[in-house]
Amino acid sequence: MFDGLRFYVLSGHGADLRSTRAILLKKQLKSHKAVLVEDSASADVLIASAHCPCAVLNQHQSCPVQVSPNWVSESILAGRKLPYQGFLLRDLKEIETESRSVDSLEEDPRNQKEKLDSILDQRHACEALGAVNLNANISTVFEELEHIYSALGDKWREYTYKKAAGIIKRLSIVIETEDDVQSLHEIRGLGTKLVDKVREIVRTGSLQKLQNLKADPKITTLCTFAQVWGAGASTASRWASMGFKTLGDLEAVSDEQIVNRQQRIGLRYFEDFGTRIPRAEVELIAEKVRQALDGLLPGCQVVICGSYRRGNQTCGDVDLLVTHENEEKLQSVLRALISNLSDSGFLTDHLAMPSEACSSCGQPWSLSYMGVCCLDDSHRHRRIDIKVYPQQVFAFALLHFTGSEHFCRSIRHLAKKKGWTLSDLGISKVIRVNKQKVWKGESSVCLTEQAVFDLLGLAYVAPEQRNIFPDIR
Ligand code: DCP
Ligand code: MG
Repeated sequence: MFDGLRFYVLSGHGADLRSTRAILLKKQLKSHKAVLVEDSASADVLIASAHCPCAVLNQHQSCPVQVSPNWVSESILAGRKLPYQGFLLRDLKEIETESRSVDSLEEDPRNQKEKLDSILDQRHACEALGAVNLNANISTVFEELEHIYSALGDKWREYTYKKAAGIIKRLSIVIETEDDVQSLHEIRGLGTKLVDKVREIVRTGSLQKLQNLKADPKITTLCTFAQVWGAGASTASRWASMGFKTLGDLEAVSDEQIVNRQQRIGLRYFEDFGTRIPRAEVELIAEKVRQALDGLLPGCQVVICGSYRRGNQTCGDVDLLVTHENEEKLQSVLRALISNLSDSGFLTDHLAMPSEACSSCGQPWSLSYMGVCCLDDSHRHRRIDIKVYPQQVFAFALLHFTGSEHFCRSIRHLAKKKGWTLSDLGISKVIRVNKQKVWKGESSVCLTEQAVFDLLGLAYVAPEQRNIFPDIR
């Protein structure tokens, strides 16, 4: 793609690219046929951090094209050499200077995508939205460790491996040589022990520590117990300490103090809940709900959210959002819907019933139901969530329940940085002192997801692009 084009990567000068990023970038450029040169005077393109001071850039004026690393990653993603416009460091500097003096809402929309990318790039795992994970052999090992430590209730290790898996997933090169492994030492969040584990995985194809954990029957029991719907690490550990060894042991317990009502449902459908739902079945389930709603309150809007809306081929559960222009009628429709669908046998078990809504108190409200449904004997029992939101906050609910969880965390973090607080019920300006909210404004009106992105000064990200690192399933 960069056939013969000469590149100079500016690194090791304080505000320039961190050396790890520079190593990765150089490797990426080389694999796309670029020529790397040692001085900027002989380069066609200079790459430097968007934060590189003008004074440093001026020293390399002999290279007329000075762009941010995003130009490289975006070009690779696009499969062609993109125009430099929008990535030129001088332009970015002007935007940065301007945006300091104007409200973020008035930022030039032409530059928003660049800004989203560069901000998320530094703070989060969104370096390339929808990017392919090049090091799944490593990240899956860390994810397995994360799940094991989650089941063991070891929050710290769970967090460490989750973070490490996230870092590995967003690397833009394949880690395959000792040099690649060495370059990881520069990355914050990957300590020596984690880098040693990466080395072992690269050299041997597996990690002894994970094999040992998986070979321990006590640990596998805890992991199985923690997967029961309604049970977490502490319940799993309690069951294990009581001497239970298998799911069958738990199913035989009748004492509600030991296995509660929800966990009993989780045990009954353990295999079904652990089996992902094909998209076509998700659609049939949603259609059932739509038909029932049509009979109860015509004109309801039903949107399938979660992994389905992000375009995944299979889903863990069915996440439905419902709204209607008549807020008062909307409030009572969920209970009527549950009773209708239970009578017809479609809803087989209830995990959490909706509470009472309070539309009259003037606060934004929502209602939520969690249960189990089954289309017919030829289908499995599936987890279903149905949530009801009034129309004026529906866009916030859509954004929240479309996920991914990781994407939502990123966008909430970004909102926070810009002085907002974002939830499924609205977005408000806040003042924080020592991280505590001391003042919160009225929620701004956003009737579409696009409006929420606009308000935050971000380019719209389509639902299919919100699977930050799509699992291949
Ligand atoms: N969500 C969130 N934070 C959580 C849980 C959920 O922001 N702790 C949001 C983002 C999720 C959405 O709700 O995408 C739906 O939650 P699910 O647990 O159903 O997750 P997904 O639908 O994304 O995946 P799956 O296919 O496993 O159901
Ligand atoms: Mg889901």
